[in-house]
Amino acid sequence: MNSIKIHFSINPKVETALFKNRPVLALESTIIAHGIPYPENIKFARQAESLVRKYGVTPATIAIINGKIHVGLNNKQLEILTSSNNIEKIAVQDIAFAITQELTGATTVSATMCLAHLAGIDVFATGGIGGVHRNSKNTYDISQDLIELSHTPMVVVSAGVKAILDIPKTLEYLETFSIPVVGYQTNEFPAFYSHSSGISLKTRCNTPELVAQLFINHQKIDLQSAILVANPVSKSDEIPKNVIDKYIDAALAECSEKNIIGKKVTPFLLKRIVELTDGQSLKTNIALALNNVKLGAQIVLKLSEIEI
Ligand code: PSU
Ligand code: MN
Repeated sequence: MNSIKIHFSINPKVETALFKNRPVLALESTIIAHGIPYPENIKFARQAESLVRKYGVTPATIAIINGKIHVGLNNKQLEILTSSNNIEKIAVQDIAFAITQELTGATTVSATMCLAHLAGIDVFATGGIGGVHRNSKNTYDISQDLIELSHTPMVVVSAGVKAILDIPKTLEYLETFSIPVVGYQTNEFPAFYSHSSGISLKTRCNTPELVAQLFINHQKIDLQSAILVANPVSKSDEIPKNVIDKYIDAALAECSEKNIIGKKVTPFLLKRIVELTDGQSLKTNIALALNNVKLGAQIVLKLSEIEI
């Protein structure tokens, strides 16, 4: 059988870095195609990539373009993904179909993890992973991101889980599926837009080096899950929980009134919250994602130093 690699197009800079065992950080594309509007998304994508380069790390934004898996995008490809309005949202479930039908789409956390791992990348930074939705008791809506985290060994940096979700249930799920969750310089799980959720964490790491060491030990005992690094947004960029909660509730109510389900739920809620907060949540989303990208770069850098 042909290897999946025939469907891969690895950017030359990423390929050289991987070949020479230099640090590479994976970045996802759904956040830019469906989570942040144009033109803030292209600005964010470029800022994220140059922040990674500042640390001497090669960024690898992942997406599927005309049925080909791209690991590392050029400017034109970033422009297409951020400015077109017919970009698919591709989770793991959709990858094979996207290849077969030669579709162009942005990869979610689950698909990005799966493809980054296939390409040999160990660390990935996003905004906030998907998780258990608040009315999951009725809808069964639980993100594929959690399943991928349970069986793909890499470090994923996220500002907790998106606050539109049921945070305690998501944490229970992460525990059930043996996914280590470490607070980065915090004892509390972050709540995406807010610095903390009020839920305590059992494990904490204070330095990128410690996270790198943790991942090395995780791999030494052949554990197959990812390690989720919960990195809170800074207090100066956060929207306090008591302020954002009422907008989240309003957006959730509209979502169920309009009968929005499946893949459309998360983009709808994020967009509505941007409108309801008059753009404030967008600023916070960008700040927390850049904060994660920075930590991701620091972790992969340490990892490459230790592994030498
Ligand atoms: N983080 C953000 N904005 C986003 C996402 C994450 O700051 O738009 C995306 C990720 O790609 C994540 C997806 O995988 O939302 C979750 O979608 P769903 O709930 O449909 O699984
Ligand atoms: Mn879902």
